[in-house]
Amino acid sequence: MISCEEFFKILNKHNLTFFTGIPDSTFKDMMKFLADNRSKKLENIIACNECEAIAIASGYHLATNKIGVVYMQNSGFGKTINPLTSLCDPEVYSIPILLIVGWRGEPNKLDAPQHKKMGKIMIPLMETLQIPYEVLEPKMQEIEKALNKALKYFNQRQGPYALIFRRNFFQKYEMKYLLSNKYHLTTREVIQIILDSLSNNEIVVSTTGHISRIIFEYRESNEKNHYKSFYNIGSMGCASSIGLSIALQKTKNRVIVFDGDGAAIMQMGVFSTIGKYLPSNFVHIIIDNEAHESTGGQPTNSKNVKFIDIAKASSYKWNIEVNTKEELIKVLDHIHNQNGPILIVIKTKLHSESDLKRPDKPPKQYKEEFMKYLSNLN
Ligand SMILES: Cc1ncc(C[n+]2csc(CCOP(=O)(O)OP(=O)(O)O)c2C)c(N)n1
Repeated sequence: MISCEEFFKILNKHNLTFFTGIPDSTFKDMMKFLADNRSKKLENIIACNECEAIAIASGYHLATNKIGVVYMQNSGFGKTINPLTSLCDPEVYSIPILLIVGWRGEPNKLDAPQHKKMGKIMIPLMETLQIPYEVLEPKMQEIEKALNKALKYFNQRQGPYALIFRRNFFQKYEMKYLLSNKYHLTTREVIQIILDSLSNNEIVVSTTGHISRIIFEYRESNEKNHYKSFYNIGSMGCASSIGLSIALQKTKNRVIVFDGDGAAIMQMGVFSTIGKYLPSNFVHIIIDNEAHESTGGQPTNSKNVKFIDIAKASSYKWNIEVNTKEELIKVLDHIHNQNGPILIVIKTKLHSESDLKRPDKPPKQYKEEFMKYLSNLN
């Protein structure tokens, strides 16, 4: 494994000090290092999605003639295809960008099912996109060689170049300043209070990462009624759109969407769709810990975002932000008679849990059980 400091030193030597992207657990420790060492020299912009990150690195290049580094999990690589092909490609504006991509779902390695397909097609996809790439070995000499190759490419033919990282590449990095916020509720408490308050016929859709995994654990240790949940294990940011569409079809049942702040920001345009179609049975819950907790607690931009104002301006019927258990219980009581769309933003503390269970049957099986449940509703 490579120390984050050593890795950064090599990038720094080549004037690669501008970072942007969406975190991935592969880079958890590198991200901590970047957060600890932010300075005028080292900039790190956490983007709302990977597509935006490519655009940010492009703007950086246009303004400085320097090369930006964009980090992402390969699940987000799909999101970048449009700006990579229509903005940065050597046949368009020819903008050099160093992509650093975490390889989830590598063939023949154990990983979650949502990563399998992209894990398999990532390299063929790079080839189709004509993006030169290298799978990095965690050896300093190899890294130096790979970077030199990338820089040579940037000189000869400006365009994106990818370095691919496997898991366990970086050594553990202990942060000097612990990431935290001022809130007290935990995601687990919030989920427990809300699921305990439901009657019998709600439909639950939950977002990628820890939130779905905690709901899975809740259902597993209660009635094992997973069929009432759609766990959106991949496609980060899409839970609210899935829930919206179900709500428009199953109008007699409440649809409760558990979203994260990072996921909500990733697809913030959905507020406008929800506000246009106004499903009265739609309850949007954002568990806002101001971080991407599932990938190591890197901050999101939510500290600067008033989700309830966005919901209001998008025509949601009712919205509120809560900070305490008492407030949450009161709100849950109130919404029984309140028409939606409703947004409840619940501020929670950064409290990363490890070893959470994951849905362990094939996703298709959960889908079939969920669809059977929906088909039996009125
Ligand atoms: C397109 C895409 N980019 C990145 C990831 C990696 N990823 C999985 S969960 C997650 C963090 C989600 O943050 P948030 O919605 O705030 O929920 P929290 O983890 O804080 O519960 C990230 C970045 C992903 N799954 N998909």
